[in-house]
Parts: sequence; structure tokens; C-alpha cells
Amino acid sequence: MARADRQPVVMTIAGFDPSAGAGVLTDIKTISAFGCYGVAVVTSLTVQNTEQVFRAQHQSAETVRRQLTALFDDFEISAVKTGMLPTAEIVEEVADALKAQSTPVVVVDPVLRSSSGSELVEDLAVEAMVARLFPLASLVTPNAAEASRITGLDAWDEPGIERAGRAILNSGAKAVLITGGNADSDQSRDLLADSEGGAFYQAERIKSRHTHGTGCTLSSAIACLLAQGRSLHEAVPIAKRYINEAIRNAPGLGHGHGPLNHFPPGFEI
Ligand code: PXL
Repeated sequence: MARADRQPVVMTIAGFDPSAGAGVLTDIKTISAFGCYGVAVVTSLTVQNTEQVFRAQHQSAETVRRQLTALFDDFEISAVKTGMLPTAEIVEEVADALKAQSTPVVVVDPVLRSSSGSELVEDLAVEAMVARLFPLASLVTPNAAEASRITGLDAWDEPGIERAGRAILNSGAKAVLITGGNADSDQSRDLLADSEGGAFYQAERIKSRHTHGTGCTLSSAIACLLAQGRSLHEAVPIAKRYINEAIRNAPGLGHGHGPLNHFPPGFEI
């Protein structure tokens, strides 16, 4: 069982989406697809389907702390990925735990809204995320809208994306990946930047309404690849290729933004 012994444990700290399009369920599917073992801390029980978010029952900071303690006490966690962190109190708990554990890989996906357009986190949580979590992050993965809101800069064209990337690095993150800019182009060009500079990674933009949870999936895939010892510059193109195949092979479920196929036929890392 040598292979299973080496399987890295990857933790997601995120919301629960019962339609399994986004949040911890999607993260666990991604983590499984990449050959890691996934564990999950739930920050909010959302009620949603592919069309809309009906409500969100945020968990208390104490419930989040108890989940973190139970898992950190029992598993050696190789990588953590954070998603929906709805309150400043939850962000504080997560930051305290990650600091105490010196988790080697921390991917922060600064989720602000659902694909269907609902606000998922409080304003104070965004401030806390920048102040407390970005300095612990190996990588922060905002989309262009999140990068714009977090930095107050307009991150829609390439100069703007580069400025927003520098601002996020200045908040202490080791690296930043800004996705989904230049929305009217038929290529998706994502900026990956760290202290050594930046590079754009390009992929064909697939026109599809089945894009629920693409951000969650991308950040989880990168967390797994980093846990497996890949560099960021190796991980990003592999994760982008995976997202493309997951969208292309989407099962076509639901009436709104449908889920992806996390086990696309023929995909090899
Ligand atoms: O895709 C962002 C996202 C993250 N986390 C949860 C969500 C969503 C979008 O709906 O529900 C729990």
C-alpha cells in the first residue's frame, strides 16, 4: 500500500453547496480526481441550486475552530485551500489555525459571490482576509471581479490586471493568479505573478453556461499539484487544462449554471 501511504491530505475550508456545483463538495471531487485525500471544514451551509442561492447559514467561529482542531489533530495536512469565508470571525479562526500549523501550502480563493450573482461574504470578512490570510498564502486566486473589489483597481484589461496583481502581492501573498480578465476575448488569459515577475497563461475560452464552481475547482486542483511537489508554473497550466476538459464534458444538469465533470474522460495529469 505504498501508494496510499504517500497520498497527500488536502483540506478545503469553504461553504457547502447542496447542488455540489461549488464549495466543499466540488473541492472534494477535484481533490479525489488529482489523487489526493480530501477533508473539509464547512464555513456556511448554503441553500442553492444551479439557478440561485436561497440562503446561507454561516457557521459560528467556534464550530469552524472545532472542525479545524479535529482534523489538524488527526491528519498531516499537506495543503489547505480556502473558499467561502463568510465572516471576519471565521477568517480569524482560519488564520490562527494556519499560522499555528505552519501549513506548507495555502491556496486562498477569495470567493465573494456565487456564479448566480449572490454576495456570499460580509465586507468585514474581505478586509480580514486581506489582512490576515493573504500574508499566509502561497497563492491567492481571485477572478477579475474579485481582484477589482479587493484592490479597488480596475482589473479588466492587462495593465489593470498587472496593477491589481502587484497590489495583492503587496498585501503579503507569495503569488497571485488573476483569472477571467478580458472577458470579450475568445482566449482566457490568466496572470500568474510572484516576486520574480508575472506571466500570462492562455487557454481557449469555452462558451458554456456550465461554469458553476470553476473557481473552486481551479484553486483545489492547484493546491493538490503543489502538495504533490509541482511548482506554480507547472501547476497552473495543468489546472487550466483540467478546467477546460471539466467544462467541455459538463453533464448538462440543472436549469442555471450547471456543474462541471470532475472526472473528464481522457484527462491525464
Ligand atoms: O463559486 C463560488 C462559490 C464558492 N463557495 C460556495 C458557493 C459558491 C458559489 O455558488 O456556493 C459555497
